[in-house]
Amino acid sequence: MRNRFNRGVATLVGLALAGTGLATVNAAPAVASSYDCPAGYFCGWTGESANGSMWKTNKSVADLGSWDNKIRSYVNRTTSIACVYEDKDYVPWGGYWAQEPNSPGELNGDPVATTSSIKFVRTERECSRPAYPSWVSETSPTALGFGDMNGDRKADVITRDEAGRLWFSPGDDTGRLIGTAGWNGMSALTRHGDFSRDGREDLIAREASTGKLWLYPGTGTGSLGTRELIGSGGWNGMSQITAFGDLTGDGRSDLIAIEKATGKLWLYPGTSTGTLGTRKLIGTGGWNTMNALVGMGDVDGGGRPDLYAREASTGKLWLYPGTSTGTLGTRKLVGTGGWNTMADFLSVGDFSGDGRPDLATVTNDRYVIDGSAGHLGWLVTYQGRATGALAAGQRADGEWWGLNGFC
Ligand SMILES: [Ca+2]
Ligand SMILES: [Ca+2]
Ligand SMILES: [Ca+2]
Ligand SMILES: [Ca+2]
Repeated sequence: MRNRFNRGVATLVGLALAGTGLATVNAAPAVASSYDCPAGYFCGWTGESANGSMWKTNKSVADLGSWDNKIRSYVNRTTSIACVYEDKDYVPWGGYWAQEPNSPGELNGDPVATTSSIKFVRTERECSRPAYPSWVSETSPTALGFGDMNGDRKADVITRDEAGRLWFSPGDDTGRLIGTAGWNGMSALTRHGDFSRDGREDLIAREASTGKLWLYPGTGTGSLGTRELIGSGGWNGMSQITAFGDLTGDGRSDLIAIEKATGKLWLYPGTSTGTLGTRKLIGTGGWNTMNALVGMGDVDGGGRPDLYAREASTGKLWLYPGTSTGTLGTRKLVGTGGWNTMADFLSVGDFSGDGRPDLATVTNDRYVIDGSAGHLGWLVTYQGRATGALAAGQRADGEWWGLNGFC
């Protein structure tokens, strides 16, 4: 039940009537063509081949009025996704089609006989729901020092959408735009605690085109301030860049990452200036066998933050406890298998309200429900236990699809 709606069956005819002899078959007086639709508009026709009367709009229309249920073919020449609904007022449950922008001459033919409203959006999921996911968290009895951008002891989620925007979700099922564009140029997003030394949680991102590492200081409200360069290059040689919390014990959050070429795990300590200090080896090799690192916070009560790592070949989830010497101790198995069905891990602290860090995951298309795979976009939550283990997963929400990453 990922999508409760039925998507209409629109067919992309493509280049219909364009420069072919067909254009003359339905000769005068009213031969039309999808080329008649001006750039920047969505156009519909009473005929099935961009013929008959043409209607056009460059704004969302909740009620097509005299054109209700009249459109038999259409083209989207805007730069937005057009949600073409079978019901008025953008009601998605009766069915809709999310139409990407068309090239000149393309045409979407029948059956589209019941079109009643049209809305322009940036991402497909906005045809049926908000751009951001539904996130609800309980107030934690203690401030864990991470997972909380606005300091209200409720775990927050930051979401990147398919249009490259960033959304802040404070845990009350709302969302707020905090990044207007360009975030799809980042190939890593991570946050865990305070790097800039103002007590507010920050976000760290790797720029794909340059291999630079940027710090976006949290303002304490969920928004982000002016970015600062904390890694001048070379970060494309690293994988699983993960803000981790204070492993070194100096009160400053640290960063860890795997060196792709060697499989070594490195710790980059936070410093008093908000930059990263000289790196320290904390894993001598073999870490390329891990395809997810999760900075969980102190889940075993030992006083230092701990690491979860997913083993690619087995789908197992391992706990590596932080030690008082700033290293990782002997690992323990916390998940016996099946964790490769997760696309994303969110370590945002305690969202269940018992003071212990929890784990949220978002499934990929290998996730199985009732014996069948293909259930991507489920939020599955795992409550942390005192030993660093996890309670059984709970399917919390099935509508985390059509997004482009979380931290
Ligand atoms: Ca919060
Ligand atoms: Ca900060
Ligand atoms: Ca530290
Ligand atoms: Ca610990």
